[in-house]
Amino acid sequence: MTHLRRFLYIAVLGLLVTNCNSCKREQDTSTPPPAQPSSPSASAIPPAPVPSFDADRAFKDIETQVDFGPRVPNTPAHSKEVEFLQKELLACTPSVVLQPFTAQGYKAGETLNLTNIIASFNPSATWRILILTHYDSRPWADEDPNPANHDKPVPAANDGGSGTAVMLELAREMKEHAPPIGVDLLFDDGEDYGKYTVDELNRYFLGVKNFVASKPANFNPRFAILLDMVGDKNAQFEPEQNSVQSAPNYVSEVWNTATALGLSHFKSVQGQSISDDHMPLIQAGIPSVDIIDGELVGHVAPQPDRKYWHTIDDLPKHLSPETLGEVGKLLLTLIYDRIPRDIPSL
Ligand code: 1BN
Ligand code: ZN
Repeated sequence: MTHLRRFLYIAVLGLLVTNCNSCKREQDTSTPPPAQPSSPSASAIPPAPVPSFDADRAFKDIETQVDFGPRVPNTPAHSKEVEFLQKELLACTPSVVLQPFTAQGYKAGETLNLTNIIASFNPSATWRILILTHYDSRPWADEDPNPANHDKPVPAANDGGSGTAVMLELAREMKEHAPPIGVDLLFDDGEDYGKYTVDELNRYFLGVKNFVASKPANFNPRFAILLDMVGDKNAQFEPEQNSVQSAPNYVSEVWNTATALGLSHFKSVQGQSISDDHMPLIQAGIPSVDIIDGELVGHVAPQPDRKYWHTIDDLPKHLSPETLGEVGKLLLTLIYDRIPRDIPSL
């Protein structure tokens, strides 16, 4: 379909659709309902071609990052990661911006040198979404069952590596197939630096806090999707409750699309409430959806091999290309097909 015909379809759909999830009242904060079949008017639009996601290549990117060593701020592995991301992203788009900033460390006089990396696609589009993940590794494996490991860094295959790998793969697909909406990819730093027992959440989410504080007034994505710990073999993605409060209609759009695609790791049941990188965005007025394997946090997953959050065992052996593939397919479907189809204000 030509761009113009597609645009006309969307414009007509905007007049016709009366029962669209994305049009529900903003104050609806309940857990999203189970997926409904598409409305007749939505299904009248032929599906747009969606690029396929190379999950094996994404898995290799996790191994590459883990091989650098833990990407802890102020370490050589962290610098290697920044170089790697910059190189991979510049191969996909000329619009790559590095945002260096500093923050105070926990040691006296310690300054953290941190860098956010932003890669933009379809930069002239005014209708934009922000997709983000953190790439830094936690400096302390303070949830490890062995206290002798509490001062060791986390390898962060899942908690940092997985979202980064999925987003790199999105960038590669968007290089080959220009997206119909604007997409900004934010690889943020310093998400996992905080010590909850020392100063609660004050020193988590450093990169997103800096991104929000320095954001130009005219950069206003319609909504954001955060990827955090998206690679576990037995991942379970349930609507996170801060996301449901902030963006009920977008949460519905994401989980309804996952159900329509038959993605087995996505469950339309009430998830936990988790503070994460989306909180500063929500506070800045950007509705945000956190796709997170919430059962990993606090080791509440029933399976013994899913209790590695913030331990030295956060390694690729727990992850699978299959899960990465589901997350990647979902995001590509949202970008190329469902957002243009279901959200008529495009
Ligand atoms: C998610 C993964 N988070 C850290 N690693 C955010 C978080 C911070 C979750 C504090 C729980 C407590
Ligand atoms: Zn973490």
